[in-house]
Amino acid sequence: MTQPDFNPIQFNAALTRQWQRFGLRDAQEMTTIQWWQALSGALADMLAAQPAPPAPTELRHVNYLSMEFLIGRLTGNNLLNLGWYDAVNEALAAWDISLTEVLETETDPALGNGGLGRLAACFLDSMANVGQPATGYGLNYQYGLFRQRFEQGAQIEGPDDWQRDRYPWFNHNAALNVRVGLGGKVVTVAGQPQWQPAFELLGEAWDLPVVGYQNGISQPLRLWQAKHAQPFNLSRFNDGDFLRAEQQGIDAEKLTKVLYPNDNHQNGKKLRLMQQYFQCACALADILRRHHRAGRSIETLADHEVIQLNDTHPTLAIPELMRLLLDEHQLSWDRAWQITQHTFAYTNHTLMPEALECWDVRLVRSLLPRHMMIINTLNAQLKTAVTARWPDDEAKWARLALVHNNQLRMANLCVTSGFAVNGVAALHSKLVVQDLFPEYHQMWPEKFHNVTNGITPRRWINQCNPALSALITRTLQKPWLNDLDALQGLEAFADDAAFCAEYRAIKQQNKVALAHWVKQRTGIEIDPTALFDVQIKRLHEYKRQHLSLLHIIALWQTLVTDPQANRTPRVVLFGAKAAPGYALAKNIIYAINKVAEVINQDPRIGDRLKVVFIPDYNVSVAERLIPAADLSEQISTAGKEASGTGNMKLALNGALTIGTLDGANVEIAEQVGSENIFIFGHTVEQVVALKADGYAPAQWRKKDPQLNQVLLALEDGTFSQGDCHAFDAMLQSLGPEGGDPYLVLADFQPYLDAQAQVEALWSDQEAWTRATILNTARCGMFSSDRAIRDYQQRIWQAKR
Ligand code: 26W
Repeated sequence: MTQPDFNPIQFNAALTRQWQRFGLRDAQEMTTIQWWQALSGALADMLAAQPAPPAPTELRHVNYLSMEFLIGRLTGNNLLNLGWYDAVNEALAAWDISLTEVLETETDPALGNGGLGRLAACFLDSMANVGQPATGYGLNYQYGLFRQRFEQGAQIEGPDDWQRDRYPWFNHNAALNVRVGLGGKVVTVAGQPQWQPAFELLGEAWDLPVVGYQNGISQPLRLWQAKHAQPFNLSRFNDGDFLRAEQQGIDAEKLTKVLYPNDNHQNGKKLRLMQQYFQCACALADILRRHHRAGRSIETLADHEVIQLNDTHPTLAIPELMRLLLDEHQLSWDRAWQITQHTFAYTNHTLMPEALECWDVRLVRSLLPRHMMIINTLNAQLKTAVTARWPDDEAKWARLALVHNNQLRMANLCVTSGFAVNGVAALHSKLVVQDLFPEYHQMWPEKFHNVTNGITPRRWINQCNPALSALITRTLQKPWLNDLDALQGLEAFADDAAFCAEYRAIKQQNKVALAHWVKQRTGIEIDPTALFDVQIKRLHEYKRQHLSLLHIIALWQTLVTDPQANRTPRVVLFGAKAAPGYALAKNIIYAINKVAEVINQDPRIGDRLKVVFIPDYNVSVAERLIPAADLSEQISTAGKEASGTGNMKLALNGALTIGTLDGANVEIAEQVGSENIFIFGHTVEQVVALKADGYAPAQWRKKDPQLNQVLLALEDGTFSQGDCHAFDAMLQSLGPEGGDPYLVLADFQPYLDAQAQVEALWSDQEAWTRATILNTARCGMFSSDRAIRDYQQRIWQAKR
């Protein structure tokens, strides 16, 4: 199947309808934002009118349940995937309108926090691309991830009102409305338990199209929005009590008002649990409706549908399916359980203990009494199996129980109830088995898999780096965006002087463009010939942005004491948001900003070192930074980063990685070769050994005068106008009190050594360019198309 050609007559007609709707007389009267609205609306209409290709029926339909989809801007991406970009560019040029300018006005839909949400977006793109029938199910938040700005260096959060009510890509179909219950009690009707909810909410389906790459496929990302089931209470309305009557509607709408801004930290809020259930109930109702509409019996559900749980956030879909099968379809317990176990698969995205979801049983019971009953029965059933296997081993049961100390453990429920569990990189999947679920692995070894993450090359090279994409197309002379392994063909050109010169020139242009934008956005001038050292990801202790900060201070101290020092000019660029309640992460941001102020204004340093923290990092900012990066910072403590996906984007675009043996860095190193990556630091085994030995950061400081000097500068007010307590939170965590849980001090010297190797290679620009080309050439396996095919083979379509 191929994508129908762009039809200019249809396009003009669709566009005309748009500006007429704005009440204008002519396209020329539109503002740039209206152009974006009209263009997107016209394209959405054309897409909706396109006939759907027949779905391959032999494939199970994938229902990808995720609380987050960090999709980024859609209009430019959809134009490229439709293959209509150039035609529309020309059509707009005829009106004297710049398509790039129009596309820049789109507000990012930021319906996710970071890695997990962005992965979901890449997976939807790849499923549409490889012809895997799929529906993404999530929530239509009115406010996405908060906006970030800095005031005197400190992070300030603002609401992200992305104007979902005016987002032209949405398609709302009221026929898909779902009713969702909450609270109430369980009664017995004819010997059968029945849930009588206290409240009912309405779930509205708001669909975004996920467009396959020039293959005519478009599948929905279905985002649910909460509404009150009755717009207002009519009896109260008749009593004249209008305001209170309306209050009801407002409460229901609170449910999908805002995305929780926590990444890797659960806080147990009731509203969050309600969001989770609301999403699961809407998705399940929709999946069963589709199944019935296809004329299929409920008995065959698992033959046609898979439900992939994106981490544990949608776990409640499990007891919800059990409830529907038992109470609505009157299946036996055993049959319902069998179907459920063949339907669900679970992906784990983090080993961080504070991120593992546990919910207070009383809270769950108060909102979902019938679900809690089902979970208790499952727990009893599991206990029988566990005690049969390990008789008289209370410790085993204490680890394996679904409910323990009045806490419901979502991960345990997922592992027990699904047919597959996977980690997101080879090392991570090994640790999932070894550290998180060793006993479950003993019980059901066949459930456990690895599927290494991937990224969509459509957005992460074709869209964000058009010049490099064009060079690759010209060089390979064959399609490669659907077959990223074809990039291997570039290896033959790594020693071709003309190709190397072009490749380098493109990186240089991208850096110049970034420098202009940085100046506009921050007022800071950066030298585009310097090494661009980039760390972009959520702010978290384990990701160790502060390790990079210590290196920056060390560099600055060297430059100050030895003005002749022949160091590589460097611009360190950060992009990161800290969860609003995460004080230590916010203190690290503050520290980076304060250090940057001093260094950037130090006349002794000039252009040899600059530090820029780009405010409000998001997908669109990533699209600017990644093509311009020389060095990719992937410096988490070994064993802590499940995979990382920014590491893949940067390597694909020709940045060299400086990184630990963590997450997918391990596989990147295998692919690109140890000469083309800078690996440093303690390994997982060494981290474990160091901690077992009673790791004492103070000793590391004592034996390393350079480290001591760096820390002193943070302590003595050098960067904080004499305030010796400005960075207490960060410094305490690195000192005896905090114990330096992420081994920043232990990895400091190895990191500096690796940075010295970076400078050495940089000084030989030809060797550097060659290494970057080999990175691009050898990153084919990190396409999310490969990841989706792995899911198909190992999990979704595996023979049962
Ligand atoms: C309950 C609060 C909460 C919210 C989000 C806990 C955990 C999360 C996510 C699972 C955290 C996350 O985004 N993990 C990231 O997932 C990426 C995609 O697999 C990986 O590449 C990252 O390494 C991992 O940190």
